[in-house]
Amino acid sequence: MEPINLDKIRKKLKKKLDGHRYRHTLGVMYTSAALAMVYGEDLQRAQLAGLLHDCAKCVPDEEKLKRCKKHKIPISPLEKETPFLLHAKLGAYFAQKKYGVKDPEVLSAIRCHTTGKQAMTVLEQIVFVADYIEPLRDTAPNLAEIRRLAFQDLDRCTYQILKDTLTYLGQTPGKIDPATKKAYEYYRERIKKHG
Ligand code: DGI
Ligand code: FE
Ligand code: FE
Repeated sequence: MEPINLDKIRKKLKKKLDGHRYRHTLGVMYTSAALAMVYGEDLQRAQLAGLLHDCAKCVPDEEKLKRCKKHKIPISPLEKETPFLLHAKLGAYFAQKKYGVKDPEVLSAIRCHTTGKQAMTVLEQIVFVADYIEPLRDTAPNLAEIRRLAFQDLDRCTYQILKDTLTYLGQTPGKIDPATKKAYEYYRERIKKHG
């Protein structure tokens, strides 16, 4: 595999993000690396996915919709109503087209980082979890427990994050992406089976 120039990508990305998002992004990149050490994943790929996961986040919502239409990225009714969700799919598109990422698993980790999905690969799970626990995050409940769990049991941690996300979203009904719901059910069953 070609070496990944994380430094070059980071410099280019910095211009596209506000300061808060950039600092969060670095947190996700390093946390992804730490989780990759625990779970035996490639550190470069984990950092690359963490670095680019929110690369489309600072595109204004109207523009997100426009860009998705232009690039033929399908928009669900929920995404039309809640365009911030599109930053994940549009981010995967940008990662490929603007940052030259070819690795399909890195692209899919970016694509599913907001909702999660059923049967994620370890790399996808790492980015999903790192996004939630990176050091600058401070509003979610149970963060101390979820952070500890992240380094001990990735499936249980993924489940807890999905559960807490659904509880949080439960206060605004009709806004849940089917992917989030399916991911939750999948990890609930998976931890039941594997204890
Ligand atoms: O982009 P970030 O803020 O770093 O993190 P993210 O991409 O994981 O987005 C977090 C938000 O996404 C959080 O407020 C919960 C929300 N979210 C996750 N799943 C769904 C969702 N929002 C809606 N409306 N529907 C979902 O299924
Ligand atoms: Fe995000
Ligand atoms: Fe993020």
